[in-house]
Amino acid sequence: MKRILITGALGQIGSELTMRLREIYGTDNVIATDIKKNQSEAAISGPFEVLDVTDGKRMVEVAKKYQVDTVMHLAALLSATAEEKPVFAWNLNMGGLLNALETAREVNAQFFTPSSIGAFGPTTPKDGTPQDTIMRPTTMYGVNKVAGELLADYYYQKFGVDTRGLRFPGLISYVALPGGGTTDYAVEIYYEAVKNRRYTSYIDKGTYMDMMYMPDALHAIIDLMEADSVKLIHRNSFNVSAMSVDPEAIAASITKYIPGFKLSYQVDPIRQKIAESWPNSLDSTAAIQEWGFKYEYDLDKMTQDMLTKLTEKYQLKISG
Ligand code: AKB
Repeated sequence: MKRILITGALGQIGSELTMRLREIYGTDNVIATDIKKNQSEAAISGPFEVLDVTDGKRMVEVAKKYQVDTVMHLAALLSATAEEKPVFAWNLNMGGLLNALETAREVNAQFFTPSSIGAFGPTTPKDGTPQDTIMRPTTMYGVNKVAGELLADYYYQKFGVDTRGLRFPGLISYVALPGGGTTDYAVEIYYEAVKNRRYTSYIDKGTYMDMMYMPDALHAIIDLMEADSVKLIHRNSFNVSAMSVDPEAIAASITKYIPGFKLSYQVDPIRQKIAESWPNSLDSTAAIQEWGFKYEYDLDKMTQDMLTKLTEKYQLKISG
């Protein structure tokens, strides 16, 4: 990776990945793109282009203009929004991915795109979900993710594009909020803990899903992209997880630092159904063996850091 084009660079992963890549590879070598510009650090700290990922011609033009050797395609609709707008989700998620793969093929670039725990379905083994297993998702998002993994493999086999991907769990961060996901509760709970000392969860108690703190997710992306290609058997996409939690487990962790924190429930049947169709916990052995995946943050370490960073963020806002 020397010159990197990122789509969806102002989203939850992109906002932080863009800044981390700029630190490592140089500001001018990381070209952030998104459907709209805003005033965030990722948008204003280096090269930025407005790019709608459904416009494949423009994507190739931007890639050629900056002579990129890597395409990181992050722009996508998440699970809950995709369930509300399935046709739009298909067009954006699959159309955007196809354009990004074609761009990588055209400019001979290495390629990364995230898959998700959403690629699994209710017939997948729920605990210690293996790398290679039954994948029959029942959501539009999941259908997109499985098709996307297969498409990325196809581009590797057919055209030799160096495609790589991770099946991300819910990602937790204090920088940019996710939007329209099923695991978003695990981010909101920290914001509400800091602001109001209480949270009403739309996911029910006892519903376990995998999660990971954003710094570990960024490491995983960069480590996978820098891994020796010959060692990769799976490519698209590797199971990765740092913890398996339900709302009660996160609340118990928060209570260690905010003793009066209160958790209540108002379950959203749509997101609950999606969550129940996903695994409880992934097995990350293939990622560990093939490219040395590791994580630093367990639940308590993440909670401590989230609460510290969010408190700073809101104190700064109040005093500023
Ligand atoms: C979502 O909830 O849709 C995402 C995911 C797990 O892919 N955070």
